[in-house]
Amino acid sequence: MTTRRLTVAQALVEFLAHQYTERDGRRHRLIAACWGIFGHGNVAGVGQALLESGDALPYLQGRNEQAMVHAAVGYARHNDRLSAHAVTTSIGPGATNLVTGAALATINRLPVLLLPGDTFATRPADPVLQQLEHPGAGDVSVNDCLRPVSRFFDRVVRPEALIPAALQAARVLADPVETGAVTLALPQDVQAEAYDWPEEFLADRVWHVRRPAPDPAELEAAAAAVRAARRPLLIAGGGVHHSEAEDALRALADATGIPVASTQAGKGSLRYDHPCDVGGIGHTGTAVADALAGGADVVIGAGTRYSDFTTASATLFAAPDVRFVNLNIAPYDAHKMAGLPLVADARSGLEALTGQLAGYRVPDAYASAYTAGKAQWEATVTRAYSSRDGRGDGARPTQAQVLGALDAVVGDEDVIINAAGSLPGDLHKLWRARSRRQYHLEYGYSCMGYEIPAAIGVRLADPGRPVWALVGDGTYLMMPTELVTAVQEGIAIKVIIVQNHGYASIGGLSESVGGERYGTAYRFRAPDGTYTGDPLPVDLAANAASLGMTVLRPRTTRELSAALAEARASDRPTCVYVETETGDTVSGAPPAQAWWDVPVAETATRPAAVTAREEYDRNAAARRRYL
Ligand SMILES: Cc1ncc(C[n+]2csc(CCOP(=O)(O)OP(=O)(O)O)c2C)c(N)n1
Ligand SMILES: [Mg+2]
Repeated sequence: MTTRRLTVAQALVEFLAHQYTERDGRRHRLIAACWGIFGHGNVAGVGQALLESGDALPYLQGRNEQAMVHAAVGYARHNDRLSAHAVTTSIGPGATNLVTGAALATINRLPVLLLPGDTFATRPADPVLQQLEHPGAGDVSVNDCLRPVSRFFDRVVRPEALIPAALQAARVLADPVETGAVTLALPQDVQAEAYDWPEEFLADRVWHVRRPAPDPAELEAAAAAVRAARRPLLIAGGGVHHSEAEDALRALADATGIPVASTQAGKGSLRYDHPCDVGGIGHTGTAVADALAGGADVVIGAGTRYSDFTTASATLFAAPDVRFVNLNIAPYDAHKMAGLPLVADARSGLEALTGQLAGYRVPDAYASAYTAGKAQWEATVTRAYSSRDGRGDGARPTQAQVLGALDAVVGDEDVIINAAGSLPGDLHKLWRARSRRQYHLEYGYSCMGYEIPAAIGVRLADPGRPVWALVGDGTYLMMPTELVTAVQEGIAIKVIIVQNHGYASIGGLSESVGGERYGTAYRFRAPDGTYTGDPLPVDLAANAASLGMTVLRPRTTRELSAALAEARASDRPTCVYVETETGDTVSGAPPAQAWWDVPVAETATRPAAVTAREEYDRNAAARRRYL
């Protein structure tokens, strides 16, 4: 057996440089690059190994560990999970900064390889800097925080243990059922230890990403249920995108006339102007999709996790005998809602289902009804977008008008990224998704701060595309750090900062649950001790400029349109900073069409909460268990 003598970190880097995924005959690097911030826990191990590897595993410098994971996740999502990034950190705070990013990756089923440094395996000087000393458990380190948010976790406490650990890590990253955050904790002494590695461990290895076909009996049962349906509705989730199943979905819709609604992760599976596309579903859904869901007799969930936003907290599907057919590659999800499981890859499953449904079409009256509902909603979108609707081009835009101005400037190839605040709901209701990769919403974890680093990840995956990060002011303040990375790397992301002086989304939510907008506005403390003073004199545009961004400051809807066009044409990272009209009546987006369960105080003295609880009890009475 030939061997090579390398350190553990050098062997890991070499191993990663030789891993590939393959699907539909196309090959991709499983790990295309490694983000990193160095400290004493990785500088001499993984850091030295990356340096020594030359460009075998390219290195990317970030500012914040959590943000580096977001960038990696944006990259993986845009690559349909076939290529991912690694993230190396020091021990201690650098490692625990990964936790939020790891949770986001795992919840959204998106691959990222985390390589936190860990405290010495040999423990020569207990404790080392930043070591957790757990009085009752000597083998616990802060990296154990990553266990529940990782789909695979291992700690490489001996050099040779890297072999099974690395192989399992690669397997899980490439597995469409299991993928998510994968963590290999690397004690700092072990990283630098040498070992004689078998050449086979370091050779090219291809991970075939399978497309399992449905079980014939499950397929027959699913098709029989759909054939019997008079009012079927298909929900497209993120799995449709991950599997590149959009063409198969369109073929099914064309053949059957079944209307297609979409979750945040699945939006864009059908183009917005396809006759069967009825837009977003659930709490942030369209009126037409939610009405269809309310009456559907069979719901086909394709690649969806059925989150509470999708099901309107188990109130949306109201027909007494509604049944679910769940096409999902993960049995865990296929069995939700007591549905008929159709365990398969989304593309193979949709193709097989279309075959089995040959000759089936929805009743004409049903098709006419949803076609009319779709046209009505389209008019709602146009109204929300229009700057002539009561407010001229010379006025400050509403948030919906910001989306309208963006809609007018983007092409099919543009990507828009968002995750948290009031924008996800507005986008889910209003955005006209024109291509499969355009609508990039992270709503599994809805993590403020995902947007800017994810935009960098998408640009790294696809350098030619215009990529827009949409961020609220609260979100901007949470994590503007990676603007510096975009500037450093010359990555021409476009960032729209929507200034409304605080947490407008949570403010509205707070008001609806009797919370009276407590703690949700960014204002000075008033003499009575509450945050009801003037808005803060914070200049986020100047802040972005200070980090090296080109910044445009449109003040009216007309100026905004010009600024967006200028940003789109620019080859520099550019921020468009826009102050929007605030307050419920001028937000411009249609209200929620369905409920979302946010529990309200059962006892309270303040009248707002008492009223909100009465309303809550009425809504909660509509909750169902689908059994
Ligand atoms: C990291 C993180 N912390 C807290 C929240 C809860 N949260 C959801 S939206 C929101 C406010 C977002 O404010 P901003 O970005 O200004 O958007 P706006 O609501 O004003 O549209 C908060 C605090 C979250 N989603 N993510
Ligand atoms: Mg805000």
